[in-house]
Amino acid sequence: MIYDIKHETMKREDLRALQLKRLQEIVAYAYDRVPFYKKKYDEAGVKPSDIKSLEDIQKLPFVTKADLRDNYPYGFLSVPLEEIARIHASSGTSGKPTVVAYTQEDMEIWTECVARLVAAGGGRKGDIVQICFGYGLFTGALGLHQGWERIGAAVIPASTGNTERQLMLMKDLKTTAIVCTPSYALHLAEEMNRLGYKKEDFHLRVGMFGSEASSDEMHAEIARKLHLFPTDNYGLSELIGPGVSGECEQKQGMHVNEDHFFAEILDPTTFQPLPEGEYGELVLTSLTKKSMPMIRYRTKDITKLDYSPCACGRTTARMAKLKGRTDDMLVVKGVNVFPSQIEGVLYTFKELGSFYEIIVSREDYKDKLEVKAELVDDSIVGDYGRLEELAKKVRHALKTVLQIDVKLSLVEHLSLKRFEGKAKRVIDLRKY
Ligand code: DLL
Repeated sequence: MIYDIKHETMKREDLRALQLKRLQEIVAYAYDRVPFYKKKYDEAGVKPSDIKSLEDIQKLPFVTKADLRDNYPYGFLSVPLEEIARIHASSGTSGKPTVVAYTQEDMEIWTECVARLVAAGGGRKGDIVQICFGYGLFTGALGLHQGWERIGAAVIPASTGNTERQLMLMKDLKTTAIVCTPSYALHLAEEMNRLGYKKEDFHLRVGMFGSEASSDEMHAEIARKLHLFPTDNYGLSELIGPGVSGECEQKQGMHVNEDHFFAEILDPTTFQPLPEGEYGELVLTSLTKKSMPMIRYRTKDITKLDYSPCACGRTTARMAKLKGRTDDMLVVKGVNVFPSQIEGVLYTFKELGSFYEIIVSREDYKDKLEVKAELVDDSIVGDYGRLEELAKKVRHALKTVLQIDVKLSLVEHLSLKRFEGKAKRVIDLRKY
């Protein structure tokens, strides 16, 4: 079902005209209200009135995650704090999170954007949806919650963890839709099997998966094991959270909510626009966000866009599944992990040296994060009691910072590979 016929099936030229009008407004709005934009634009010698066409966006400087960190926590706000209705946050490279805020109007747009994706993925009034994302600062749970509520579904805010209980609820409450990371969906399937549940115990119909990469093969396996129709959806906190793009029943790319987000695909080294259909870095502009406009935000995500009409009737651009990222941020089980966060934890233990390795792998479609940390010397090598006690403390500290379980191996002094040039400390064995 198409939730918002007007905006999702607009003629491309009308959509572009709307995007230009909104771009001009948001650039002027940000320039007047956020010192960051005024300073950057003045330095670049560009004024809001220079935006006469959508292509003119290329005259504007980018915004990066580092800019958000430098302006922590409220430097990007374009309204007084009293007008903020919600605050979320996502992990940053330093200890501080990236804070994102919403006005009441932004909340409404967010809800509508997610509702469109819910409908595109097959969700409808009468569904009973179990949201198995972590409720909290993460935008995933509440963002999807609002969108599902908007289409008239009954929402079960189950949050994460306790898979046995999740399955019990799913069976007893007759859940028809689930929302989680794709890897957790497969974990649910494994546990159903292990606990002896039968297909008839469940009423699942659709699954909306996002926040981490998944392949078409993975979706096929989820569909087979959970007997539901899976769709992928994409978003990021800095722009809104979930609600940027999502698949329809055709599963031929994720429809971008283009009346709210202007998407560019740039060469990640030259920053020049790439022709339609080529993979490059996705740069997004929020066209309507009133609390914290993001103009040319470098997502670091690698994808491509397809502007051809879709068989579903929507005219919006479709974004391919992500090919990876250009920076060192890892997305593990849907959670953003920066190697610097791990390094920060390891450095607090005097028994550990400065060499470590981070290995991310995927087994049975489940992400695994392993950290190998080298001991500073051989003094406790044979002392299993002390080693175990140290490992326990380090594991706990890592979990506290990263919010996910880590397999930790304490390895002997001088056992990890040394590098002459830039150290390669992250080994990502996953295939996107
Ligand atoms: O993960 C928002 C979200 C929540 C999207 C729930 C969909 C469902 P962040 O925590 O800020 O926001 O992480 C954003 O996660 O830049 C991508 O690298 C990655 N990511 C998000 N969705 C997908 C996806 C949310 N469908 C970062 N496929 C993004 C691959 C994804 N990667």
